[in-house]
Amino acid sequence: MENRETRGHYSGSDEMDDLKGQSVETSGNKVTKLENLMKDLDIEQYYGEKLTLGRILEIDQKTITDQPVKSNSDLPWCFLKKLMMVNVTARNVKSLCESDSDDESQDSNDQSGSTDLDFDDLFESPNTDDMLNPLDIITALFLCSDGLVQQEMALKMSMCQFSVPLLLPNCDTNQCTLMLWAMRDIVKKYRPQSLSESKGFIEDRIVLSELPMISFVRLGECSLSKSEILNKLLSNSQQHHDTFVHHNMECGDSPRRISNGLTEITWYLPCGKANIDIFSQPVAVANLRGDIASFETQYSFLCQTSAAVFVFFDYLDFSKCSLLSNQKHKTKVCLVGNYESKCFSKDALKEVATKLGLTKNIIIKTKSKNDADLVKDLRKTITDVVNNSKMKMTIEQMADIAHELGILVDEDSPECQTAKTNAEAITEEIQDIHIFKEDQLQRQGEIWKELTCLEKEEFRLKKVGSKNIEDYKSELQLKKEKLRKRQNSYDMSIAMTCFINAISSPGTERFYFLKWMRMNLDNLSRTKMSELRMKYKEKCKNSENKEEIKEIDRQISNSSLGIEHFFREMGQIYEASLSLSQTDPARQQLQHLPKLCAELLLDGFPLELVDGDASNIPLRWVSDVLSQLSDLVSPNRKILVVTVLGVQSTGKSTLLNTMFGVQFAVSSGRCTRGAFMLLIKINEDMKKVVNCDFMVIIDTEGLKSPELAQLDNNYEHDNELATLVVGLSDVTIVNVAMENSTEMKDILQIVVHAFLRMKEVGKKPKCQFVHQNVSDVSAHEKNSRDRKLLLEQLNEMTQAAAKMEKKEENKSFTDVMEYSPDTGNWYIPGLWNGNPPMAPVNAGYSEAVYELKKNIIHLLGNCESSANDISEFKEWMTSLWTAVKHENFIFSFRNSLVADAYMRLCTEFNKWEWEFKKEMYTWVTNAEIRISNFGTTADKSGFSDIREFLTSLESEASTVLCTWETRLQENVTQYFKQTEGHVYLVEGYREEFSKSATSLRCEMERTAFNQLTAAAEIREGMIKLDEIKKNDTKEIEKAVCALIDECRKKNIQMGETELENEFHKMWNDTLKKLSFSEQKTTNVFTSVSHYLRINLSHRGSHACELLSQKSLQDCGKESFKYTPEGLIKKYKQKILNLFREEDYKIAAQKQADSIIDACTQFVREKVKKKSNYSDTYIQEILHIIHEKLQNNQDVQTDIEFEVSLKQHICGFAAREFQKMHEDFIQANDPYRCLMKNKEKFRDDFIDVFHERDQCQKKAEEFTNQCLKPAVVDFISQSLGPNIIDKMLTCEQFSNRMSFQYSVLLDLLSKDDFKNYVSYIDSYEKYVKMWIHKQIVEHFSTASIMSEFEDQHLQSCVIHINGAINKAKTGKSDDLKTFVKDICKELGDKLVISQDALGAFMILNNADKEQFARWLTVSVDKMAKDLRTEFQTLNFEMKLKHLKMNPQNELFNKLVGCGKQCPFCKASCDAGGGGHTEHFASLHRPQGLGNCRWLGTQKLVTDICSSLVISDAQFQCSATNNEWHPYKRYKDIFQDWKIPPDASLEASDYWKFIMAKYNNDFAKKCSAIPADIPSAWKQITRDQAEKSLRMSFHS
Ligand SMILES: Nc1nc2c(ncn2[C@@H]2O[C@H](COP(=O)(O)OP(=O)(O)OP(=O)(O)O)[C@@H](O)[C@H]2O)c(=O)[nH]1
Ligand SMILES: [Mg+2]
Ligand SMILES: [Zn+2]
Ligand SMILES: [Zn+2]
Repeated sequence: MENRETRGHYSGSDEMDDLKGQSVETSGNKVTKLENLMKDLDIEQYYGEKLTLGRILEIDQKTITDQPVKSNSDLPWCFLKKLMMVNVTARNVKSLCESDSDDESQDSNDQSGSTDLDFDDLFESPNTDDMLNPLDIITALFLCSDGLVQQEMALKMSMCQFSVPLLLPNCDTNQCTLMLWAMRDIVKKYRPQSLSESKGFIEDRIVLSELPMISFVRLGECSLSKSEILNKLLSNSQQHHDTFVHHNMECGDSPRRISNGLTEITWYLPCGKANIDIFSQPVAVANLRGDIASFETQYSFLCQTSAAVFVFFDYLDFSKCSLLSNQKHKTKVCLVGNYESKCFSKDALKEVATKLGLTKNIIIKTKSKNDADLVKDLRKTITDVVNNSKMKMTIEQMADIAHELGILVDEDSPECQTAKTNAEAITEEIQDIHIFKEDQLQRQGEIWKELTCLEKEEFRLKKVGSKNIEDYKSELQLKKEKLRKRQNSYDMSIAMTCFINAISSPGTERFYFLKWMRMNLDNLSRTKMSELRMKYKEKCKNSENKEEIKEIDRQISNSSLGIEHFFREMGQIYEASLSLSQTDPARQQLQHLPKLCAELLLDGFPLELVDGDASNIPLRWVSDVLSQLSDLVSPNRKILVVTVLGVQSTGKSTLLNTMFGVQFAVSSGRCTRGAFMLLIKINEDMKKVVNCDFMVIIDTEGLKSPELAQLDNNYEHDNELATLVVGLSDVTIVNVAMENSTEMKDILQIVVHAFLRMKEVGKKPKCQFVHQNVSDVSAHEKNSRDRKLLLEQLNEMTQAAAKMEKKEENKSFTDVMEYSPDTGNWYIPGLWNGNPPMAPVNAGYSEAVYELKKNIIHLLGNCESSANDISEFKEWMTSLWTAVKHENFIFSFRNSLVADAYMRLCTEFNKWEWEFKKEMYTWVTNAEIRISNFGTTADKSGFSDIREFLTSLESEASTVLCTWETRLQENVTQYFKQTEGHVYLVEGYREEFSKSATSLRCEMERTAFNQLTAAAEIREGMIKLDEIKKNDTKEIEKAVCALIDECRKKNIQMGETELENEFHKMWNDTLKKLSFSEQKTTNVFTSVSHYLRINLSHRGSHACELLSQKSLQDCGKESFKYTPEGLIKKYKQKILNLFREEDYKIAAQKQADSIIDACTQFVREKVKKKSNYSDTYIQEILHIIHEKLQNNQDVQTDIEFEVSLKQHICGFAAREFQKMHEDFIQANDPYRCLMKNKEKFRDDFIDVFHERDQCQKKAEEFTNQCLKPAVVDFISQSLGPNIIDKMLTCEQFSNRMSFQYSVLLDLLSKDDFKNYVSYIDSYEKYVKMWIHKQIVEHFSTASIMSEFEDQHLQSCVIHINGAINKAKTGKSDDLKTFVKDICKELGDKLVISQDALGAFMILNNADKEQFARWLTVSVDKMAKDLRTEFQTLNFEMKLKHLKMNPQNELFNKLVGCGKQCPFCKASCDAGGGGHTEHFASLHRPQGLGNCRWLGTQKLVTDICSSLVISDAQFQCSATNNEWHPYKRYKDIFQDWKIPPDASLEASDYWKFIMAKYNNDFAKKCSAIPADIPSAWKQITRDQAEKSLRMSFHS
């Protein structure tokens, strides 16, 4: 009830003090009023540990949800969220829980059908106890915040034109604090009448402005709303604004619980226009909440600081009067009373007024005087006071008065004071900014600019002239070193020493310091800069004043001094120190700087990425800071990047500041230089939504219009900046200010270029267009036509850009980036609502920015590509910037993230490919076994015709191959679906790898079919032989049986010799009866000739002629030596640099050798099998030759070369195959086979005759003759894949790049010239040997090999025993059937020799059961024997006999496509079989490939990766010996990609080698040693190794 009355008392609650007792009693504990409120707001934890900026700015769930406030604990956050976005509705933070429940009850009413109006509701007021007064919330938040937050809050409040706390009360301690520090950052700009003519203005830090202050206080009860009247007083007629919270505002009537005694301040600032300005001079207005009777200290303070104090009252009497008269300092007091108030007493007033001597200054509201009239009176009085009073004071000066009165001052804290002293120590020394910078910050400025030029020149080689490129580069390097030396020669300046010391201080002190620095520096340069900026802006409107603009721009650059300059200096100090030796104390002292900066970054301070003055990134410094940052946060923290681009001074920084509550430098005129990055934390609860841990915001310098850009080549600068920024971002905001849309068009061109480039390097950022200063609500609708137009323009620009960058496949804007005209455009109304300086920020602006913010966070959450972690961001930035420094970005971009992703893909693909190959190998081997067993007892095929069987196997093979191809394709698809590992970066390679899968399948199919056909052909021949042998054996067996019968019949005791004699006789007789026709051998040469002729038939008559000139029999006897007579004749007149006669011969010979090598290897493998010849062999060889020739078309060869090479190989192969064939026929000759077994037959005969038990003997025989060889074969088949499997787990074999890296690293560590020669001259041979060594090394130590052997042996034994057991259950007792059953069971794993089996079967009378038992024993023994046998053999021997040769297999996998750089012969490092663009990671000086200068015969030091950016030219047969610029090498070698060096150190490896072995190389090829550039000589082994690591991204 008491409340109701209070509310009834008009505007009383606003002025009520102490509604409740001092404290509330809860459960025995005394809880103070303050604690109680904080508990309600749920912020009591921050009363001790203050709220920090980091906490407030971090992005959490609340950031993007618009849920209405549910409870009081939401209120502070809701207020802060809105305030940080400078939303003028921030103070309207009514807790909505009640209205919610109202709605609900309403709903339920509706449902129940009741339409009765609940009349009582209209009079029931919500329980105001639960509602909190905004002033309480503000007071509580100020009490709970640290200095920086307080400052930020005050700043944002003042932007909203809210009053800010001047004296902050603490109702618990009854202390109050002067909020000097909190207000320090407020800077206001205004134009007093005196300047309105000159259009000048005053820009000043408000706490330093000497202004008259008018205070408003209340004495006792008052029915006039002081605050409301003040609001009216300060608002002009067009626009009302609530500067102060008053009772008629949302929740303004809730009782104040802690904010009495709060004194607020605001400023009225004129704009120089008489009709608008309320006061022509600036005035500060203070407002004390509460009764001065209760807050005497505050009142005294106001009296001593104000030009006038207005006292509002209802009833004045004597007792109160003393309060007014007691003041020491006689400030002017005005009385404001309300005659309409019940308790107003004219008499009492009169008495008091007389007593106080007040006659004029009494203003009384009467019935005829409404609020407006009252305000008029007040304004008049104030104007008088302001015009006449000498009482002017800065807030800073008020601190002294505060001290006298025992009021605390927030700046008194020791941290703040120390920081202040430290900052002043630096800034007080500054007289002239330009001179200060030259004296104290020497390392930036000219030196750094010069360094930048050198760095860029190193990548552009514009001024190389006729100099040797490597010499020139070396020169540049020395110049750079010199400049670094100069930087190092300076002592650390006093200012920098102080600066670094100060920022090394702990905790909040350094924040205060940085803030002090920032403010002090701002103060220093403000006047000058404001002027310059104004001038700049004026001049920019008219681009004819080019020279003037340029001059102003230079002056701006010279006279600007911010903290960024100190950090910039720190960066230079650090970078320069890196050129000192590692142990130099000067260097070591500076090691901690990056960490310092990283900490600041983590605390939300911006880091300068691009130095806009020098147009460069101090790469080492920035990346070391980022590395440190990466170390500071827990590992794998992901970041997403939001950037802004747009025309200068279009409110980009303002937009970011509004959006994220940050503090990028904002000002009119040219302000942001370069680019700054800033880190914002993502709260746990949002990490799932946004998929990252930090958001990086990058603010950039505005792009200039082309006219302006022409001035100082800044076109380049803008382009570089835009490319970098777009390249770094996940979302790019393109800021378009409506008024200068033509300017925008030019700038968009730059942006489109940047996007296009990014697409080419695999990044597709999202883009949002923000149109500023569009206030119409229907903007989006109305502008749909404009958007279409914009898209059309963008499309045109894309096409134009695509043409320039030679990437014409990009046709529309959406090809290069993610953009939708419907969702990618935002319209934002103007920033100010009304006329600055008195205009608050437009609520529409804040709201629109908020919508954009939500959308951007949403977009980030939808990023398909995985976010970078910090070190990846660093990598990406480094490579972007390096590429930017080149002239041709796309072609220079080399990024280790892309390379990494590519390597991972290669590694994966290699794995899949190997799986496929292994599977096919197993399958083909098994099919071969089945074919070998065709027509034998072990045959399970079910076919009677081997050709039919072959066909069925072929279709089976096709099915298997298809399944695997599909699987491979699926793997590729699946791989690209994942979001981790940046696979989107290698999206461009997807097609290639998919093609590789198909071509792999084709290749596998071809070889599989060939192998099957060969096996079938051979088997076909064997079937006839087997038949003959079987018959022969049968005849002998018959004869032996007959002999036994005969001997038995004789019935006499026969001795061993007699039996033997009988056997002999019988043997000879039988053999005579058998007819042994001589097995005919075929002439392999004829067959090979035939195929060779067919192969060459389409190569024209000259080929045939050449072919018939030489008989194949005579070919391939001696090693191949090619003498290129024809070709030399052709090119005689034109001596070439690259392909001189000698070089050509060497190249051709090398190619021939390589082909011969591959074919020899093939022949050897076939011969090793000791089988018959098949025509598929020669077909395969011709195929190999064809492929290899095809693959190496850079070596110009003629038909003579081809014919003679083919003849050579075919001749050699035919000879080998002929011998193999003859050996085979010999080995399989039936007569010989029979003779071989004669003794065995004889022994068996004797055994049978004596009826000896044969079981054990036969079992042993079966095991040793039949099973054992088959098992050994099986094992040797299986070991190859095992070894490869094992080797592939080694890092160096995982992909081609790692392999190359390991080989080169090994070379370096061996440090043997001979090795280098063989690496360069006979690469394949060297590499093969190297692989072999690796295998041997890997298997020499461990017992891995015997493990594998054991494993396979074990599986065989199990298989055999299984077959025995199964056969035992067979019906027949017949031993022969028993053995057949066993063989059949083993038929698809083991190939049992038919000869051995035939011999075993003869005269076999063993008992099945017994035999089986003995057989198991024998098999056991065999296993043991084999194990020992394996152990005695050394690994290399085994390796030789494997069916699948691991070393060749690995070689084929890792040698890549075999292409070599057309200039330096470094081999291609691309992975996958189907790649279309070749690249080498590391190019080498051409002299290493025997290239020399024609005149001097000196070896050439040029490296192709440098040449491609120079103006040098080359000529070769491919250019028809015309000179052609290296820059356009792609015209000639389309399928090569030779990116320029990423740095001067990129090729250190080969430079080091060449410098070291210069003389050796020269001697080797009888040339004169090269002139080694001097920088090469300084390269150390470690540096060489480092460059290797960098080149291969290991
Ligand atoms: N009238 C008006 N002024 C604006 C608006 N947005 C920003 N400003 C003012 O324009 C000035 C320049 O704003 P900045 O945010 O520094 O602009 P910027 O694009 O970052 O400028 P540079 O970094 O120099 O390219 C500031 O004084 C802002 O207050 C707007 O929408 N309307
Ligand atoms: Mg800016
Ligand atoms: Zn090369
Ligand atoms: Zn290649």
